[in-house]
Amino acid sequence: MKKVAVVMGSDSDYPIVSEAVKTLRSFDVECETRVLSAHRSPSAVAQFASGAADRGFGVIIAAAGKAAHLAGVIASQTQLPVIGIPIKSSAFEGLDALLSTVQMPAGVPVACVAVDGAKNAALLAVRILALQEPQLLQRLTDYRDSMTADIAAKDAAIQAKCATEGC
Ligand code: RP5
Repeated sequence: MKKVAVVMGSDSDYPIVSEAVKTLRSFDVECETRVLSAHRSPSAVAQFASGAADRGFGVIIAAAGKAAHLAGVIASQTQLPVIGIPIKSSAFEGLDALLSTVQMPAGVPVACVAVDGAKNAALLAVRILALQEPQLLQRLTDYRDSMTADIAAKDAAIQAKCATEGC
């Protein structure tokens, strides 16, 4: 199975990004976690992105805050799908990173999840890998079924509470 690269602009992003790593591991997807910065280590970003496909990666997740160019710069150096996570790490509450990540010029696509949306970034990466991996697709289906059961349990609980206490 292809691996997923999880790249972040700074180690200060890791408390958010760790949710993506945890989610990928819960699906037994191998990942490599790196700190690479579009502004502070641009050569290392280019080297990593341009060699990622040959190293067995199938998807790259790129998280960055502030003027968040990491996902876009990576997407310019590879044909692999790139998922950007805008990180809330500034005075603008992540809006700056969201716009920097999502507003890519035509020709260089980046799939952008919500601000701090690390879990969905990982789930989207798993969905992409699942196109080639039937057992991964089954695990995604199981995951969705468990969410559905969870909500049904919460629905039953709130109905029971309202029946006894009044809501
Ligand atoms: C961005 O600047 C990083 O992705 C991080 O979100 C933010 C702050 O980085 P540090 O100053 O904490 O290294 O490039």
